[in-house]
Amino acid sequence: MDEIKAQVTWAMSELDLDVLCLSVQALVAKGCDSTEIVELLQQGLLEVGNRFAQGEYFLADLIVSGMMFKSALSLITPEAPPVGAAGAAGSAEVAEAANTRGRVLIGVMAGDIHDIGKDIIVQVLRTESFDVLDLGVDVPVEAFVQAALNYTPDIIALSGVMGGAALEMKLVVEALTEAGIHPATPILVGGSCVSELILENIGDVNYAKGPVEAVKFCVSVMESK
Ligand code: B12
Repeated sequence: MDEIKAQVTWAMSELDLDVLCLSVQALVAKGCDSTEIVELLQQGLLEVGNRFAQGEYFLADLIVSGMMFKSALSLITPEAPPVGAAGAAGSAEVAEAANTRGRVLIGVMAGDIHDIGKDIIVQVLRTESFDVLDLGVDVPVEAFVQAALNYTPDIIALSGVMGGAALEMKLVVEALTEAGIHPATPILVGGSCVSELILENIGDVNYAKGPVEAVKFCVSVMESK
């Protein structure tokens, strides 16, 4: 199995879609944990990012790597029902009828279109029976406030990858505070734009490294209600 695992990371970094799909399918067939497969894919993407930074790969390669990651992900996780779309209408009844554990509003910061990490968080939260309203990428500050007023989430989750995303997070936190939504509604931040140092400057927020920690946080918020 170790050889196939290495092949997943290799295929991702070499942008070889055929080998990637075959090796991911082989790992799934062998019962490999999906979290581990995602980590292998992420290691491959890290290498793609390094090669891009060194000028060895170009923007087109980044685009291909993103598409490949999503293809690979679809092989390991079943398509989640768009529960959040119901919440978008502001219908608390629909969320209750669906017997959800809680409502999470999520989006990627303005100026940032990286959504692979955010999509993983969304998928895992939905699998764990949370109702998630996904605002997508490049979300303006005001859109978070409006959506929070309409959807009345239990948790607001912010995702960012680009360097500037951390500043946008700070602006969203300030706007949500001014609108009286935060701190009553806790904010969870994540994504590679967040470091320990930066976290302090974003404001009164919680941080989770990945999907497992994100679920733990959301569960603890609901349990404390
Ligand atoms: C794929 C990719 C793209 C794709 C994105 C496709 C897509 N649909 O997302 C495309 C081609 C669009 C792209 C574009 C660009 N990219 Co790009 N991209 C990448 C790459 C290779 C992978 C990113 C990724 O998806 N990682 C995998 C995911 C799973 O990891 P993740 O996002 O960190 O998410 C995990 C955790 O952080 C966490 N998480 C994420 N969100 C949240 C939210 C919450 C609430 C929580 C709790 C946790 C959490 O959970 C996730 C799962 O574990 C990175 C390289 C790298 N090292 O990251 C560069 C990288 C991010 N890109 C970079 C750059 C420079 C660009 C461009 C500016 C290139 C250009 N010249 O145009 C544009 C920017 C466009 C924009 N305005 O956003 C730089 C960013 C530098 C910086 N820090 O500012 C990087 C680091 C590459 C590099 N080394 O130079 N990119």
